[in-house]
Amino acid sequence: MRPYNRILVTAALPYANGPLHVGHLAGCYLPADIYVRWERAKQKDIVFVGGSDEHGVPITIRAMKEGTTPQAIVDKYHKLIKESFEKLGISFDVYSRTSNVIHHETSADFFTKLYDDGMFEERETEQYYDEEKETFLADRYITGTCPVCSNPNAYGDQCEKCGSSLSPDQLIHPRSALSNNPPIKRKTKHWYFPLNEFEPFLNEWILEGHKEWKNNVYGQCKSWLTSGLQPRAMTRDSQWGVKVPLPNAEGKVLYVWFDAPIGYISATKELLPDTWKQYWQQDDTKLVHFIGKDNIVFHCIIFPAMLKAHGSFVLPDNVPANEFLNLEGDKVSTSRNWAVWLHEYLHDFPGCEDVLRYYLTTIAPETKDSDFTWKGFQDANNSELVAVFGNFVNRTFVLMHKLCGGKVPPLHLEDMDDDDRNVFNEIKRTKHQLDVLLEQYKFRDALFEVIDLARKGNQYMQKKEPWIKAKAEQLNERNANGIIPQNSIDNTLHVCLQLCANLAVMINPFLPHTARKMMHMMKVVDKMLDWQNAGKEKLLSTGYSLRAPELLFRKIEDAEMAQQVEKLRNPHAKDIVEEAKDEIVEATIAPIKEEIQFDDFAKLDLRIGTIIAAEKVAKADKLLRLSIDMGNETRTIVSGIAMHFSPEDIVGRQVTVVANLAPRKMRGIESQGMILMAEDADGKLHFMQPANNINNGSTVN
Ligand code: B3M
Ligand code: ZN
Repeated sequence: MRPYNRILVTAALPYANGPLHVGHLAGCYLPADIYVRWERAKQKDIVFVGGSDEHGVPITIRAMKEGTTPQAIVDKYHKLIKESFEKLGISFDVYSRTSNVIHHETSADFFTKLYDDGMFEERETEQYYDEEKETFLADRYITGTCPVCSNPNAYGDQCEKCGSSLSPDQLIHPRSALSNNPPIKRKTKHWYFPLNEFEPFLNEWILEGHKEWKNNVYGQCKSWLTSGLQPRAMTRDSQWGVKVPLPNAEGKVLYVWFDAPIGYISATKELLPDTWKQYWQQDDTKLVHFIGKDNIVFHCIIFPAMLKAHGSFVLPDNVPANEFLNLEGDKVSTSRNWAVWLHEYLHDFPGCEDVLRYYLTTIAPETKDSDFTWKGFQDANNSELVAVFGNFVNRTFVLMHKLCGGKVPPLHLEDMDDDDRNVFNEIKRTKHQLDVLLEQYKFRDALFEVIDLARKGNQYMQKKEPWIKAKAEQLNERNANGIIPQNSIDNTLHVCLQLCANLAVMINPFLPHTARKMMHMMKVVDKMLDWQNAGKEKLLSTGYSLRAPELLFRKIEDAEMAQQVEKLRNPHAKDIVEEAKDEIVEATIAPIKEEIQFDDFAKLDLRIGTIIAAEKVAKADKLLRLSIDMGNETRTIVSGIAMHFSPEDIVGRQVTVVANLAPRKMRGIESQGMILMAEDADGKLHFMQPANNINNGSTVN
């Protein structure tokens, strides 16, 4: 292995167009966080970067469908996602977003460097275009009949019925998924990155140089490389994204998969404006990308080729991608609402953040797809966390208070037996195993080791039965084996307490909230969680007094599980999700503007009018030209509401007009006033209209 002095860990940037579910957490964020917490506990120089992926076609489509702006969509979900991560203890050093200026600059610079080096080939091609929606259509947004199986609802990239991978040209009777009209072909120009030229480098670097990568990752790379790489367009026709930094590139943005991975670089820059280059541009950095399996080609092939082409950056040392997590035997589907949403889990199970971390790690799809079931979740909690780990810690603390005066009892070396020594050996062995497994990104097996160690603690305690010895009448006299009972009790509890302290250190990367509770019980400081303490026989000093136990985990009842299953199967569950989303929206209220005097307000002349005609303004996506009956006159007002309302829907509506606003020309039309709109946290607009229809020209005071 290459020697390295610092570690840079990235976790896939989630699309900010919906909430996250348990599959996302198990697939990449949890393993990344465990790895980072482990390395941090070893005092390694490590940085963990993440952020929201806020570009791409799905976000623009969603905004179009919801009658709002892409920015409103990403603002809402960025906040929701970030909060879920924080509550679950996913400990990013920075959680950024690709709509930030620093990211636009960084990715534009990256593109420019490749462009200046003559890396791109400019190609003109014909692509499908939706005339009504005035947009080019990504493959996914063209539907039609599958040429293979005649499924009438195949997509331009794939038929989900027969699984054939398609190109839009193969579809019979193609239609735009946005307007349902047949699309036309239109010429467009794009910049292609010659991925094929990087084939020799990638073959060598991955297939020869990274045989240690996980089988699923290595295998996918191999199959991409053997089928041969093609040049890829790195730009798109869209208004939303990083503008292509070239003259004559109006209406073109960088392809979302070009800018998104550069987001890792921009996030690092944001965190470390002065030293980010050390992490990205010095050879002694170990770069690790945590992702789900659908992102493998982008992180193992395309992004490394981009980095190589640029020339100044390190390449990933490893990309430990996970497979998929299913739910109750079925694929997770956000459109069918077949998912366990993180924000809902956090709402429904407060204080149980670590339970989800635990269960998801034990079923992590590290080598193959795996299945989340509520029954499995309950079992993991009740029969492992409660019955094994929690029980051991609780028993130890209760008995220490009962039999040893609430203090760490001494260890009587002369009375130690094989069982006692064996526990210490197990502690050391477990620590060693953890190091081996975590280094190989085997988080499941590592967690099993920790739980197994707690299980051994229980067995040891059960065998020693200190509570029985305490009943011996003469605690200070040697028994038939020549051992003083109190010494034996002391030894057992001493050993158990040192084991508890070790368990806190070892569980910390996996269940940080639990480790924190244990630290509180032991009255020790953060420093104790240093990984170098794992495996030590003496973490707590003799005579040190400890707190009363606090329950680490609670039992999860059948009724709670039944509720979750019901929520999943009930088709109305979608409303619940929507409600939850609305709750989050409430929080984003714009701050109140600077104070004004009554006279300032009195200058406004607000009137009620009725929209009697409305039409789109040519070549202006956002503008409507409105004719408003003001009682004694008809005014023309140009209003920026075209993205929210269609003209035919608003004719006849009463509105509030700022009647004494100086006229202003917009797109050659004189706008004689302004209509008032309320904007909700979603970015949706609502008319300000009187509760009942009243005479046009009425004043508003
Ligand atoms: N947003 C895809 C995904 O969430 C994408 C990852 C970007 S990582 C640079 O699956
Ligand atoms: Zn088909």
